[in-house]
Amino acid sequence: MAKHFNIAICGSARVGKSTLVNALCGKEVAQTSGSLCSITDEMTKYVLNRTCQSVNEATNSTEYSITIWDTPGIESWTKDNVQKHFTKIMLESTPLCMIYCASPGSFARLDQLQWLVDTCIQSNIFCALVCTNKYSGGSQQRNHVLNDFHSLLSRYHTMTRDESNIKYYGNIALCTSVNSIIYEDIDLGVRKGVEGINELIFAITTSLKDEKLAAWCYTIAENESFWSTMSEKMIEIFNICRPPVEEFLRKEGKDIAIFLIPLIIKAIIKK
Ligand SMILES: Nc1nc2c(ncn2[C@@H]2O[C@H](COP(=O)(O)OP(=O)(O)O)[C@@H](O)[C@H]2O)c(=O)[nH]1
Ligand SMILES: [Mg+2]
Repeated sequence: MAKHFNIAICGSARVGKSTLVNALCGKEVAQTSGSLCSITDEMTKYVLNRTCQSVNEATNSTEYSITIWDTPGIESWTKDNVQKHFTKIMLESTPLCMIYCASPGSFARLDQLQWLVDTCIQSNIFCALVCTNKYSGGSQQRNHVLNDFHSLLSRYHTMTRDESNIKYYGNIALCTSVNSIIYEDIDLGVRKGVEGINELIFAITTSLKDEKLAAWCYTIAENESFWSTMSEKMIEIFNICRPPVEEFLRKEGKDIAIFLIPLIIKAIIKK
């Protein structure tokens, strides 16, 4: 039987929600707006279906179905139906986490964000507040967004760690800034590579537990950049024995996620 999980992505239109979803998943799951006007009132969902092979019994496989909910722009949240729909996702299913996106200088409704974070924290849903498209504004605008995130999250938990540009608030929330795709401003001669995505994925991994963690690993299973860059750290935090992994890498070259995820799940179960 398939196990169902949800992830909610929230924020205003055109802040980079779809671009972030694609960067996290390591493939095009969400349509980005490009130059088109994409303001929509509808909830969009992307469903990822994964089959996992159990480590011991090759016959016994569990299916994971992960639904990523791309919610309409925060401006329309006052509408009763949207709020109702949103609460339904938050309370009636098992969201792994809520990822809130705001780009530098973007429209920020802190009252709405607070309502959202309140709902999540009461329901034990991990919150990742992300300043998306970080180079699209100046550093002042970016810091403004990050300061808002920090003061909001500090109300729920003191900041417990500040590492790799990620602030952690216990195991309940984090905030950070990312650049999900290459940023280029030809006039100013500025070019910035992708930043903060692998770190964000890793931070969420270390903050989740049990089944939610397993489902998160499946969400990012096809992100080759993450697994090739961060597999060392994953092996370390899950205490996975290194030699079989090295042997697999030597023989197979890639698809490390397919090999590593069952080992991670085994490690989660053992804990
Ligand atoms: N360079 C760069 N562009 C981005 C980033 N995030 C979003 N964009 C661009 O901003 C526009 C809106 O992004 P999109 O993901 O569709 O926003 P959404 O409406 O919140 O889903 C698109 O043209 C993206 O290419 C980023 O991190 N870096
Ligand atoms: Mg979108």
